[in-house]
Amino acid sequence: MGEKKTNQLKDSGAAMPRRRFLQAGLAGSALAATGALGGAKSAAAAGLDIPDWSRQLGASVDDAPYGKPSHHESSVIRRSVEWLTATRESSVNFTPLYALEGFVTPNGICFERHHGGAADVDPVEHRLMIHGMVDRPLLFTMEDLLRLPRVSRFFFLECAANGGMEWRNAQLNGVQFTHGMIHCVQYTGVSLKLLLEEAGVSTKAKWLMVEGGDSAGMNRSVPIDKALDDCMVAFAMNGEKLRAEQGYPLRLVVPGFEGNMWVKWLRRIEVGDESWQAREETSKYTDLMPDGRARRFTWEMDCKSVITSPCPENPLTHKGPNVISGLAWSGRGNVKRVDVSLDGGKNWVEARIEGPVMPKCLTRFYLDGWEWDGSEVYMQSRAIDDTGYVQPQMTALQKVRGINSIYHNNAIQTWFVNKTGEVENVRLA
Ligand SMILES: Nc1nc2c(c(=O)[nH]1)N[C@H]1C(S)=C(S)[C@@H](COP(=O)(O)O)O[C@H]1N2
Ligand SMILES: [Mo]
Repeated sequence: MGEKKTNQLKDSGAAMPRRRFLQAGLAGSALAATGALGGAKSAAAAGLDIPDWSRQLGASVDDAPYGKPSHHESSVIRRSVEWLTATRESSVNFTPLYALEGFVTPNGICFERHHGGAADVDPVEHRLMIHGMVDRPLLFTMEDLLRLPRVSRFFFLECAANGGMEWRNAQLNGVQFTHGMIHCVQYTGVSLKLLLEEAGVSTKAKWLMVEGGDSAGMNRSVPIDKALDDCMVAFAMNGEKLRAEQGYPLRLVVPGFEGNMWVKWLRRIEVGDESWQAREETSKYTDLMPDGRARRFTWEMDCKSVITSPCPENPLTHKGPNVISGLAWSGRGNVKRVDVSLDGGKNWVEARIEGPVMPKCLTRFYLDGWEWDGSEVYMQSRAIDDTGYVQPQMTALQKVRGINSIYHNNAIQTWFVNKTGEVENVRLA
């Protein structure tokens, strides 16, 4: 790790009295900014002049029947990594986590992962079939589904390969790329349990085989216990119908489980017994261990967190008080606590969680008014969920899992802040 100077934890965060934060912090830097600008232009920049947009009429109500973010935010987009995949259809792009607030991902920037491109499905033609080991095989139209009782729930979806490029070393310099295979929206749909009960599932049922209507089909197995627990067949996200990229008109929601089971453009659910176990044991998503054995059935996403500001995309620009902010999540339940370290994991201070805290949902945390004195910082966050599980350091995780896996990297992320405030993805020994 080499020589490093760190800021004192006792000077930062939760313990700081509010009065000092306001006096030494905000008021001071506001005056400094105005003073530093100087000259005629500074009046407008400081908001003391009347700018053009205050002198003329604005846009008509008919200009944007479906609104977009301000054009000043046009850089906040999903981005892909060109060398990562051979084609653009069977590929992935990443959520711009560095630019997000709260815990909800706006629909237009939810990362996309497809194996055969995003299908364009006609909702009128679309059917959902439930068959196999059931009393009554059923065929639903979208209209049928909309006449059933529905639920709305917030859940994160994380691809098992999120952070997969970071196993061996720090590789991608941006939180969008190290952690952006995740999104969190409010789903509305019908509980899968209700649909399975309508069909009358056999008591011998052990597995579901779920299938999508895209060219990849994406047949995946889901254990019956999970299916009857909290799964949903969703047709809406964040209050509007699913986006085509996210499986319009229907997708499976498998809370807390890895993204590949959340089959999009969902068209078929076949119910099977334990004889399906053998097939499941050869399923594609396994985690190769150092001794050549592979972990399997690793569906539940482990507890994890990351600081989204500062980060490589959000350098520090001011000494004095700064806000540290990030996201934490667990596929096993609620985030119970998040700690932040400013010295590469030697000392920790508890972050403030900005609610709501919901199971299998992203949770926002803050360290307010952290005084940056311009020295180098190795910044980390560590999440703890309500099972008591503590997010591990990468060295500890590698000891157990090695470096051959692509999947399920939930290690603590280290950001190195240099003296000019730039932030870099680094790996501590
Ligand atoms: N039908 C279908 N469903 C699919 C996929 C797919 O290629 N086809 N990709 C899966 C994978 S690997 C992930 S991580 C998630 C990604 O969901 P998103 O595109 O909404 O981010 O969808 C899953 N469901
Ligand atoms: Mo995935």
